[in-house]
Amino acid sequence: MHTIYSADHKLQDGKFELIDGQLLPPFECPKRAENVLDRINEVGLGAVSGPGDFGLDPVRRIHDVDFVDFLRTAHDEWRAAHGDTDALPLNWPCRGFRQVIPESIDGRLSYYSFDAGTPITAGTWTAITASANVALTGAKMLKDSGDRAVFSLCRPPGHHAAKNLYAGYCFFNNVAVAAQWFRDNGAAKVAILDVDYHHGNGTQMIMYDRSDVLFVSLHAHPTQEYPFFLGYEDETGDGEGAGFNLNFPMRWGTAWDVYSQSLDKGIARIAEYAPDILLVSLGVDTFKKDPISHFKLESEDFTEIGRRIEALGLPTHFVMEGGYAIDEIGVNTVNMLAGFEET
Ligand code: Q9C
Ligand code: ZN
Repeated sequence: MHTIYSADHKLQDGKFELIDGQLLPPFECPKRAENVLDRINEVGLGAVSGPGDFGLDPVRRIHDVDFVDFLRTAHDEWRAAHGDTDALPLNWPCRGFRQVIPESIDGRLSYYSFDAGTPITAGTWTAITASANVALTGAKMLKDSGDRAVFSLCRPPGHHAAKNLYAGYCFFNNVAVAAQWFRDNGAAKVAILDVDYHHGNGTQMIMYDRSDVLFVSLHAHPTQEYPFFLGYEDETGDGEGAGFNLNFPMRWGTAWDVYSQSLDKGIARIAEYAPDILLVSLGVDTFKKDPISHFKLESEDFTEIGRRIEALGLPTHFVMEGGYAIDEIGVNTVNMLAGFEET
């Protein structure tokens, strides 16, 4: 399997995230992608190449123009106001507040985000445009090569980001940008299977009223886990999109026995939908040793996820999302890809 990778991800290297009542070094760090890349080379998964430059138009097919402009200048404005530290928001326009875009950089950080765990640094813009290009290059390669699958080793991840919101370590929604690119380049129907531990709220929000993109997400239950306010079973889509959103929330402590039943149901729905392309939001934070998560998957379970995805027989674009057990992130990620390739 071919991998797309850009070293520009290293430019997203925040100093702190707010977590468990402390400012800690971000769990979402450069070593994650480095360890996945090392494992790919160690097992000889396939060729690794860099991204092309697709410009911002494919990103703007998903994200609002003002949001993209905000991200481009956010750190420069922050630095002018506060000096050379990471930009983090401190409050949000929740119940009862006006949804009016403020002028000041602090106000706009608050308007365009929903957590304080996602630092904007001097290198964020370069890293997130590279990550989107990694996703787009993988999409184009899958289409042009006729290969069964391609892996976009995206970092920063994307599935929490909505059309005008960043958070959860995510800025541009790489998998949504890639899905839209497939739609704009000949695919009539696209499915997204999100196996990251966290609900893919951004992808759901973006695709919620559409029937041309089926979204299926397996994740920790919103009553217990971030992002808390989306990801319930009764979120099934709106308008045109009614019936094209499928959530499988699962309790903390979930292991393979329960997880695999949800996976099989999600896969069955994708088979019924019969998309032209399948995209996989590939998170491995369901792993038992993940430091911020509460599922109990074993490394071998990721191999089996890959096998079951392969059985759909679809052209498949794997797009990297989360996974914070740094020492095992390479094995777990590549297990899924190798499971797909086994047969
Ligand atoms: N106590 C992704 O996996 N913080 N994002 C959670 C848990 C945010 C994860 C705090 C986690 C975001 C792409
Ligand atoms: Zn996650």
